[in-house]
Amino acid sequence: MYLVKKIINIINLKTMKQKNLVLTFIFSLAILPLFASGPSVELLSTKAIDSVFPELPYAYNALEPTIDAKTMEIHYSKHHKAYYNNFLAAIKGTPAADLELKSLFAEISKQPAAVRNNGGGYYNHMLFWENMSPTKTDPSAALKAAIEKDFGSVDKFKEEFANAAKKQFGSGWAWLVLGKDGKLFVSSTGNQDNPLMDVVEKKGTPLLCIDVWEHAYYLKYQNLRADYVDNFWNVVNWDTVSKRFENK
Ligand code: MN3
Repeated sequence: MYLVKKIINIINLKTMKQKNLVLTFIFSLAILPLFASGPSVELLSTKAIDSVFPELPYAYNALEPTIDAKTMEIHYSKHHKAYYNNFLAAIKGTPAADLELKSLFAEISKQPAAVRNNGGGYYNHMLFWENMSPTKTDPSAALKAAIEKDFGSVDKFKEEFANAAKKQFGSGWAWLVLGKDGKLFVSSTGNQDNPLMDVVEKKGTPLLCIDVWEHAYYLKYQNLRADYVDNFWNVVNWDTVSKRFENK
């Protein structure tokens, strides 16, 4: 703050209004990376009962041909919305309502199945929408270096991630995760569990995820989950994934 005041004095802003404008501008720059990584990061420190249903960051048809518009529409407006509504209903009037989402996931083993399944379903889909984009992007230099260090190469990482997604038995998710030791790893989880939950074996900060529930791909790909997973790379939003990595 001292430095900011010094700068304001140097550029000689007379009125309070001008000073506030400059302060607002500097503050906006400082929090920009948080918003750029989407509401999912911010919502982790929000009280569970104050969770909001986020807007889809693009149109239903934006990810075609990889993901068709009808699948997106049903997935977002029916499945995701149902998880959200059921999550709020499950925590309403319980101590879980007042926990921050991150703390709730960290002790999800103490919660009933309805909170675990719907809380995970609510949060995981938000991460999923955000880590896809119609615009082609690449991992940042820092993320690329970390992937090369921990997996050997970006291609080897993609292979490991895709295998986890293809081999997850039944419904679930595959993840790229940043562990507490600062190393990246790939994992998969069943149902709506995620790496923030105390019930999963390999815990950490989720950076990238793919939904491999049949509702995520069946209209277009039917039984061919592998084709859906292979095409997923066309729509990965590496900007978001890189920001998640760099903000942690
Ligand atoms: Mn889903």
